[in-house]
Amino acid sequence: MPDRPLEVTIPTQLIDMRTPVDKAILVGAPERELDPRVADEHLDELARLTDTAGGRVVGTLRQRLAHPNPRLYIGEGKAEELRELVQSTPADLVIFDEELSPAQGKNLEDLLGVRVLDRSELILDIFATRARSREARLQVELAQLEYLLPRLRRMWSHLSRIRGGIGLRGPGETQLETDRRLIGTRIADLKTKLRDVAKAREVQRRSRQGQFRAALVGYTNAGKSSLLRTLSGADLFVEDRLFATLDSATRTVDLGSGYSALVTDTVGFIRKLPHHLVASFRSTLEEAREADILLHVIDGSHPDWEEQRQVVREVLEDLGLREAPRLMVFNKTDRLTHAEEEALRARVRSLETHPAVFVSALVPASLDALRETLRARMRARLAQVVIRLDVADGESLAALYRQGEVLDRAEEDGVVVVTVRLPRAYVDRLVEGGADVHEVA
Ligand SMILES: Nc1nc2c(ncn2[C@@H]2O[C@H](COP(=O)(O)OP(=O)(O)OP(=O)(O)O)[C@@H](O)[C@H]2O)c(=O)[nH]1
Ligand SMILES: [Mg+2]
Repeated sequence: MPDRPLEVTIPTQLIDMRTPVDKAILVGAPERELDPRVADEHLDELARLTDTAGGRVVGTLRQRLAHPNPRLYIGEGKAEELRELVQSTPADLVIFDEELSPAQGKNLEDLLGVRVLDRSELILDIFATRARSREARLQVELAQLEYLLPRLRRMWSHLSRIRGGIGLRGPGETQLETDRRLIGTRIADLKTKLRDVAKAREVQRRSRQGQFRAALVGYTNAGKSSLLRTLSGADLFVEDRLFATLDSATRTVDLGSGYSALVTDTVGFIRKLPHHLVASFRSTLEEAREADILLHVIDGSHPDWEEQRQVVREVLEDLGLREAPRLMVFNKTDRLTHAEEEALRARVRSLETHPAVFVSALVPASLDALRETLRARMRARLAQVVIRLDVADGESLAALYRQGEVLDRAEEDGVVVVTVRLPRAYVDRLVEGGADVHEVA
């Protein structure tokens, strides 16, 4: 019986795509011309990702490219330089900041003699180790398999390398075919499971109808979980690492003056998030889609906050959330001097996009402005109306109790007169349906 690790592991659990991430050389080869400071930031971020994955950086290499080389991504001369760097350092891994095609990955590994990862693979790896809930694990596994499918041949050569390689030839075409079929079946199976989870989530969401909901979205490490922790007093996982949160969590937040809202924490975004991951996290991000307002959390103390903000805007756009009502929440202001905060505020004013608040998750009082803004949104979203219904129309009356807060109810001459606070969108629908509705102050 030939050794068939893929067949054993795939149907049951997440595949451990990691070889021990150990000593890594990072390669940044951006296609567009980047400000050297920004290029440094990008490699710093890759170093943080490497650290999160448990690796150590032993060298970096950079090249500015007009066009990636189809064979090796970087130029031939640069690739030779990289080979020398690998040999002169204890590196056992090379990580590219750019996405490599399956062929480029394979050619680079053949040339360098060590494992080559790209940013997507590194992020998938981090997600695989950090996913906790059943849904997150299913989503990550799906993303892994979709990533793996076109790269099977290369994965097999990793395996033969790990096993020493001698006497172990690459997989035959039949083997590859079998693996492809198995993976295809598993992908279909995962999609069905995820649809079921999404249905359960939908039921839960419907039960919350009528409640005001906000979703925290933003770049990884911006402080989303910290904010929800301070706002709600709930115990949430916070860490100074990228992708601390992979599961969305919803908590009730007391906004004061008798108002409360459901606030959801979501997975963070990052530059060049692998599109398989975005797609597989779509249902988790459904929470954001259903929210009455998106709280876009931005680390105002980060030198690259503008780029991070842009990345988040683009991901939201991909998710079809461009038009969603949004409030920008500039966090970590405790790290800024007075002058820096003024400069930040001035810059934000000049952007003239969404309204903004400036807060620190570490300073509870600074969150008052955020609470106040949310209360105002809630008030604006609700309308107090008087509705006259036929006494026999029990169905419409029941709907009012479900959708809103009934403040008063009286009966006169076969008509029920109900004073009720309702979401404006619902009032609009009643008016369109020809109901007898009047707004009262
Ligand atoms: N100084 C300061 N640090 C903060 C603030 N908010 C969050 N942090 C720190 O920033 C780091 C990231 O915070 P998280 O709340 O985990 O960030 P997140 O946005 O949930 O990150 P992911 O879950 O990875 O997307 C942690 O070390 C926090 O302690 C703040 O207002 N001021
Ligand atoms: Mg978090």
